[in-house]
Amino acid sequence: MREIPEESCIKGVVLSVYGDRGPEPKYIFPESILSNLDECDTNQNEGGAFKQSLRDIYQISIKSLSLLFTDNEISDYNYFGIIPFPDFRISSLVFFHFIKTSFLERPIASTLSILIDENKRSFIYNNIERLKPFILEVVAEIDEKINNGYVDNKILEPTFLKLTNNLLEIEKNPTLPLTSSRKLKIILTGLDNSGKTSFLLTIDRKYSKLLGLKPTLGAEIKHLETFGSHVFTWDLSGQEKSRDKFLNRAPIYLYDADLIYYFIDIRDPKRIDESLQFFNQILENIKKYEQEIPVLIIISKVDPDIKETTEIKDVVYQIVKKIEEINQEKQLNIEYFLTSIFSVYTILRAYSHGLSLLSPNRKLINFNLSRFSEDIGIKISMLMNEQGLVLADFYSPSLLGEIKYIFSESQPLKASVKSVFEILAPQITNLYKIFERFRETDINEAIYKISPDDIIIIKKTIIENNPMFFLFFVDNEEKNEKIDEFLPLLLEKTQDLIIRYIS
Ligand SMILES: Nc1nc2c(ncn2[C@@H]2O[C@H](COP(=O)(O)OP(=O)(O)OP(=O)(O)O)[C@@H](O)[C@H]2O)c(=O)[nH]1
Ligand SMILES: [Mg+2]
Repeated sequence: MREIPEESCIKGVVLSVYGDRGPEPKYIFPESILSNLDECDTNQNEGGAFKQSLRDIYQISIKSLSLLFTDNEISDYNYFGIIPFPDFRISSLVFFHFIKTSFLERPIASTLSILIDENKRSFIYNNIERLKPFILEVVAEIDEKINNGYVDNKILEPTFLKLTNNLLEIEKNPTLPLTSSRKLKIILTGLDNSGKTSFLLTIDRKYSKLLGLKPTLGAEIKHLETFGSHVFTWDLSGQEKSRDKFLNRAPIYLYDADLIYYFIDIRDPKRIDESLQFFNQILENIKKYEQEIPVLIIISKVDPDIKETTEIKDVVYQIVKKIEEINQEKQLNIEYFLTSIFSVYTILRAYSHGLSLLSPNRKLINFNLSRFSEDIGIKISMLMNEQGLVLADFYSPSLLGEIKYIFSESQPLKASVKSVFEILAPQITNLYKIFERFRETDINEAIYKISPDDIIIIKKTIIENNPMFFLFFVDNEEKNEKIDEFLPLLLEKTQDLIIRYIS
C-alpha cells in the first residue's frame, strides 16, 4: 500500500459518483486517509497525518457533485473547479464529468477530487495548466477500467498512484512558492499616453486624479486585493527610454506575468505601427520564456461620441488585422476590448474579463448561470462584485443576434473580435448605469422598468462577507417570481465556486 508523504500539500484523491442512493465516494486514495473512528472529531488534522471519517468523505462527495446541475439532457461536458472545505482545512481541485459504461444505461455523474492543504492552495491555481493533462489522462484510464462494472480498489490503485506521483513531481518543481492566497502579476504596457494609468485609476474610481495626469516614470507597481487574491499591477511607462529598459530587462519586467493588457490609443493612428512593433517585441519575449500568458488588447479612448463613426471602425479594423498577422505564428490567446474613461463599464468589463481568464471556476459558474437563465428565460444575467467587476455573465442567444458586428463580412476576424462588440449593446450600458445607482443605496433588491418589456432586476447577496450582485435583464416583470424561486439553488451551486474564484 503506497502513501503520500505527510509533508506534501496533496492529501488524497476521491472519486465520487452519483449512485442509486445519491452521491457517494466510490474510490479513495490512499486508503489510509480513511479513519475508522467515525464518531470522534477527525477534523482536527493539525500536524499529524490527514485522516477523515467516511462520513466526512461523504460530505466531500455530496458537495462536489451538488455543484452540477445534473440532469440527463446534458451529459457530455467536463469542467474543472476549485472548492473550499474549511472544516477539513482543504481546498479541492475537482474534475466533473459523466462516465459512460456498458452496464448502466445512463452515464454516471462523477467528480474526481484532489484534496490539497488549504494553506498551500496556491499550488492548484499556479499549476492548473500543468495539472490538467495528468488528470484527463487518469480519468480516461479510470473510465476504461470501470466500463464493465465497478472494480476493486486494488485495480485502480496503480492509476491513482500514477496521478499522485505526477502531482508530487509538480510540487517538487512548483512554478511559484506555495501559499494560501494567490499572488498575481498583471502588466499594463503600450506606448506613452495610451491610457494605462487612466485605466487603473478608473478601476479604482479615483476619477479626480484623472485630470492633470503626468506620464508614468519607470514601473509603478500597485497592490490591490481583488476576490481574495493579491493583485500586483505593473503600470509600465510607455516613454521610449523606459520601453527599451523593459525589453532589455525582460526577465524582471515581463517574466512571470499572469496577464498582459496592451494599450493602443485609437486617437493616435499615426503611431499604430510604432505601437505594434513594440507589441511584437513583447510577444517575442513572452515566447522566448515559453510563457502562456493571456493578452488583452485595450484599444483606448474610444469615447462614446466617436465610437460609431466609420473612421474609428476603420482604425479598429486595421489594428485587429495587423495584430492577427503578428500572432499568426505565435498563436497566443489574444482578445480585444474598446474602452473609454467616459464609460466606466467598458474599462471594468475589459479588466474583469482579464481576471476571469485566471479563474479555474469561471466556466462552471458561467455554466450554472446559463442553465438558470435559460430555464427562466432571462435576456442578460450578470454576477458582479461591489467594484462592478463581472465574475460571470450570460446573454440569451436571441439577444446576441442583435449585437452589431462591425466586421460581419470578414469571417476570420469575427470570432476574435466578438468580445469587443458585446459592449456595444445598449442594454449593457443601462445595466451598468443602474448598478452604479443601486450600489450607492443600502437596499437588497430593486426592479427598474426601462420600458414595458425592458426590465432590470438587481439582487444583492453576501458571500463570505463580500457583497455580490446579480443583475437580470428580463422582458417581463413576472420573471422575478421565478428568479426568487430558483436563485437559492443557483447560489447553492455557485457560492463555493465564487469564494474560490481566483484565489
Ligand atoms: N479622450 C480620452 N482620453 C483619455 C482616455 N484615457 C486616457 N486619456 C488621456 O490620455 C492621456 C494619457 O493618459 P495616461 O493614462 O497618463 O497614459 P499612459 O499610458 O499612462 O502614459 P505613460 O504613463 O506616459 O506611459 C491623459 O491626458 C488622459 O486624460 C480616454 O478613454 N479617452
Ligand atoms: Mg502612465
